[in-house]
Amino acid sequence: MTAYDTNNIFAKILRGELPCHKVYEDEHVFAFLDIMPRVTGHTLVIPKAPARNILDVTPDDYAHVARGAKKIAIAAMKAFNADGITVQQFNEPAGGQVVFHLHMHVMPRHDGVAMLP
Ligand code: DGP
Repeated sequence: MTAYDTNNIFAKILRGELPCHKVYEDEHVFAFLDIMPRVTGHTLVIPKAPARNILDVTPDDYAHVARGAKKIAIAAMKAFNADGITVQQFNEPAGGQVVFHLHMHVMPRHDGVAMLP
């Protein structure tokens, strides 16, 4: 597997070198709005620790991201009056990953409203 690249876009966002709309932050994770939202409120949760994806992240850091996604999901249900939540996480190009810093997509869903592709 390719090594983690410290110059990926999300690493730059974490270091404050690129702007973002921050949603949540704690000791272990950072969450911000996706720049190409597939639904209103589409949020990305990333570990502060460097990890390319599920294949190299430590189990603890993956658990931190999952905990963050759960927090965002519960907050998003309320904030967007959602009917459900879709959580997605892609790994390597063949798995649909485009940005190579581990991230979970948290997407509030509404009955009868399709996600953009
Ligand atoms: P993927 O690696 O396929 O899970 O998708 C990467 C997501 O990251 C995609 O939904 C668009 C989003 N994205 C890409 N560049 C930026 C950026 O500079 N800022 C923000 N907020 N989101 C980005």
